[in-house]
Amino acid sequence: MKIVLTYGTFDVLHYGHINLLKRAKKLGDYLVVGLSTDEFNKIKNKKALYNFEQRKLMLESIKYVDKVIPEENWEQKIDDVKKFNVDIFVMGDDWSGKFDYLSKYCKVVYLDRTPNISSTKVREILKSR
Ligand code: C2G
Repeated sequence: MKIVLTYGTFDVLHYGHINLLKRAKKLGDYLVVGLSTDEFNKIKNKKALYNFEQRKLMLESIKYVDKVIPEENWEQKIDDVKKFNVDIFVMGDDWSGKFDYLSKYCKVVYLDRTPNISSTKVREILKSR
């Protein structure tokens, strides 16, 4: 059973997020997603439209996602990798290199971001309508 782990805010869910989750799941058998809490979003300087519970509900409805855990800080990844026996850590390549320290504990994979889509872009398009 290959366990895959990824993290994110996943606000205003869009096909770029789904592409990432779909490819992450394909790398293994079970996908754990660390979902940034509202408090951690403040630390990340990210203003999410949807709160943690709303974003968690949406993520849990995605067939590629097997488990959603709270992401509360930058430091929890090593503990999470150990706790969930993670084989592969995955992030979009906007994070390329940033989590290489995890390669001591598991495989680290950066996947191409889906071009021309982001939660910010979606919000701007909706505002301009
Ligand atoms: N993503 C993507 N293509 C996009 C937009 C996002 O592949 N067009 C990927 C990101 O690279 C990330 C995931 O989708 O791997 C979630 O994106 P965000 O919610 O923006 O995640 P972020 O705020 O970067 O949080 O500790 C890690 C952080 O929590 C990552």
